[in-house]
Amino acid sequence: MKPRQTDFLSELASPAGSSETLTEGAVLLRGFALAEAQALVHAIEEIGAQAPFRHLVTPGGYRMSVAMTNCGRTGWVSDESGYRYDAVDLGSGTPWPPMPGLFVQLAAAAAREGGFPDYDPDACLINRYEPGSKLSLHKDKDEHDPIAPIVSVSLGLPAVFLWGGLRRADRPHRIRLESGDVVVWGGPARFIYHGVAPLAEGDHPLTGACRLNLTFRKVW
Ligand code: MD3
Ligand code: FE
Repeated sequence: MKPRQTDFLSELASPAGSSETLTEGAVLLRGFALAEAQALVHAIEEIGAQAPFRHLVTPGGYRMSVAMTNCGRTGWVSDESGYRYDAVDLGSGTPWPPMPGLFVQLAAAAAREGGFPDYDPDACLINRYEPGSKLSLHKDKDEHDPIAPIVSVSLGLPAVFLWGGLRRADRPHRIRLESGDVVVWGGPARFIYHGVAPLAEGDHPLTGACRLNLTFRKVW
């Protein structure tokens, strides 16, 4: 099938340092985190040592293929009783590790670039994808602040990110996200359906056979 023009354009490689509006409110900053990528991966390893990555269970009883942990004042969790934010890692019964200064600075700088000058996230969900891991189309709607953007940072193996419209049935666009890419999702883009296609096999110098993704959120 012939791809739509927008799909074709967005799957072309764009240079590091370029900035592209995906849809109203969503800005893709190619390579924005490249200089800090190694330090970010190291910080993620330290967070994972305190709050281990785990495969959460959805309210429907399915084990997620993406492994997750959090840092910050609160963290996103899921179990049979539902999705929510919790200040405590139920695995250890202690608060999530604090957000490293580097994380806060990077997220705030990216948000500023996307038009949100005073971004102060209180949660960072860390996703780890192995080959075959995927994230089904969903909306992030557990955050109480509807104005603040979500800032996402991709590290390691590339992924095909899917983003649709405000209705689940809207046909998703496909875009390849590479290590160091940052996307700021604010305004009308905040509540669009999105997901990640199954991760392809690979070996990345930063992360080996996996992809890491940070999503910064303003929950309260
Ligand atoms: C668009 N993570 O953790 S990041 C998630 O690559 C999540 O791990 C994906 O979706 C990942 O919830 C995608 C990009 C992203 C994150 C949140 C969004 C895009 C978004 C919220 C609203 C709209
Ligand atoms: Fe999401």
